[in-house]
Parts: sequence; C-alpha cells; structure tokens
Amino acid sequence: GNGPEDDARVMTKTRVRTERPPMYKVMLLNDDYTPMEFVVHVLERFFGLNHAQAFEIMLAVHKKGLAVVGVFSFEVAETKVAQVMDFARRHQHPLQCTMEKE
Ligand code: TYC
Repeated sequence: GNGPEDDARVMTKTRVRTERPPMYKVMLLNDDYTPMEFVVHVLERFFGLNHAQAFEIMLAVHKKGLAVVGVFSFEVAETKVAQVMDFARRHQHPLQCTMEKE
C-alpha cells in the first residue's frame, strides 16, 4: 500500500574514501648569482638526480625562471625545501626553493 512505512528505508551505504592525499610541486627559482655548478650539486644531493638530469633541470630554471624539480607528499616536499634553503644559506647563495600544491 501507500502507508507511511513505504519510505522508511534508510540509505546506509557509505562511500569508500579513494582520494589520494594532495601532492606538492617543489620548484627551484632562477637568480643571477648562484653558480650553475652549485645548483647542479643541490639537485644531485637532495633530489637524487644523476648529473645529466640535474644539469638539464638547472638549465631549464636558468632559461625559464623556474622549473618543477619533483612532486612529493607535503612532508617530503617541506623537508626538501628546508634542506635546499638551508644549504644555499650556509653557502651564502640566494638560491630559492618553494613548494606549491599540485
Ligand atoms: N642564473 C644562474 C647563473 O647564471 C644559474 C642558476 C640556475 C641559478 C638555476 C639559480 O635555480 C637556479 N649563474
């Protein structure tokens, strides 16, 4: 019939959470003073790039003003940025490294 009990079923399905955590682009910025070899060294040391890959990214930053070095979880990205900024500061180079949500 059409009694009040007809619409009494309650939706109980819960959507399974399949979203991935946000990822963050780590970027290097160009400047006029940091030596090219220093940037290549940074890329090898903190991003595990081989010399050819490091040189390629350094040149891209030099020509375009900035480039994405890698994409990481928030914690890893934050650590990379801090490591690069600290290393650059200790060597008195103005190299800048930033992160941005993808
Ligand atoms: N522009 C710098 C130079 O000519 C090299 C450089 C490349 C600096 C990349 C920073 O992120 C950078 N010495």
